[in-house]
Amino acid sequence: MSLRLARITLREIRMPLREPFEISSGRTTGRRILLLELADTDGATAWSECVAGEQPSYSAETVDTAWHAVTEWIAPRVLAAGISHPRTLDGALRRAIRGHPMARAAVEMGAWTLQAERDGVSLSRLLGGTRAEIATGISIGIQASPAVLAEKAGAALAQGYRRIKMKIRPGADIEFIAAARESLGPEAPLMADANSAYTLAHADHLADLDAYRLQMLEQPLAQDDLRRHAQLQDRLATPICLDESIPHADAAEDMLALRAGRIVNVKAGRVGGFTQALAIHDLCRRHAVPVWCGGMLESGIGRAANVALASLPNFTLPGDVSPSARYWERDVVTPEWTMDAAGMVAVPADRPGLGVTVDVDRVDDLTVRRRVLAAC
Ligand code: OSB
Ligand code: MG
Repeated sequence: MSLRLARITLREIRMPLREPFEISSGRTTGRRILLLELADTDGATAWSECVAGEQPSYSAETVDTAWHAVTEWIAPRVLAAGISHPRTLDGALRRAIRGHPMARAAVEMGAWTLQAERDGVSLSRLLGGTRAEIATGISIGIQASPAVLAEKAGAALAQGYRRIKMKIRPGADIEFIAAARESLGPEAPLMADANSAYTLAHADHLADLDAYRLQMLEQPLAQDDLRRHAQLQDRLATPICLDESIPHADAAEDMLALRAGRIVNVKAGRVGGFTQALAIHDLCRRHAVPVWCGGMLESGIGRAANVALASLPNFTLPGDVSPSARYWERDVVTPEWTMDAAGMVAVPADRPGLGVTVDVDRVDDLTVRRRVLAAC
């Protein structure tokens, strides 16, 4: 059954983080989050979240560029035409609008969620998910000292997290990782994420990380540089995982052909939505390359989308889908996302759509701007 949208409502909400989050390119103390609510002509509705950040430090997009792109270019197109199936949206939007993947993804993922609502199935089911629960990893920002990092990582393992990711940058890397490895023991599942902070000139330095037996090293080099990632991978025993360098499924194909990495961090919001995320999942599955679901400090709405995606079969490594309380004093969904003592987050596969209820009063309280775009 095809969809016809009547309305897209944009909101910007502000949510202070419980603790600042620092990566190699910058520090976040609170999130500005663009939320969308899609409504079809029959009155069905669905929420979605844009993963764009406050600053263009992870990629070129920001909350403000996404607001602009959705308002001016993406929503008018989607409101003017019916959607035969959400899987057709990515190609149509990609052809018309260059760049702005996070803005496109917010609308595309909302259309999938609306389809799930209309079909009365969970988003997980609609996407082809098979898992009842997701193994959860934590992403720990750059800390003041190696000792502080080791202590935080230990506390996270004690809480049940099944993998610890540590953010690194030149000047805050080897000593930090060494302290965590030393304190947590040889079997602790550790990895590092550089968010493009290094160059090939650091290859020998990065090869020293091999001694700490990390599960993977995420995105050491520049976003648009698969070739040098391949050269670096050649010199490392540690598998490289790509995040920023995979903006669509063709890039994942290039990664495989060039041997630029051995694992992919899939974020639907980074790749223009679920259609490309599914294509990357399927491609990697055919090549026996594991994937995992990344996070972008989402509210409970974006987290629901991540949990649904992470329920697909080739998401075999723990995802950055930490529970609500890791980020927020209070989330915008009920129930909040929780993790059990074994580090698992349950997939709400028996509830339609996102599987959680958006607390609209809470969203209203946090909203700093709102705009309604209607079909004419
Ligand atoms: O590189 O995965 C990343 C957060 C913001 C921007 C980039 C990244 C991250 C994370 C956070 O690692 C993961 C999470 O949401 O817990
Ligand atoms: Mg990353």
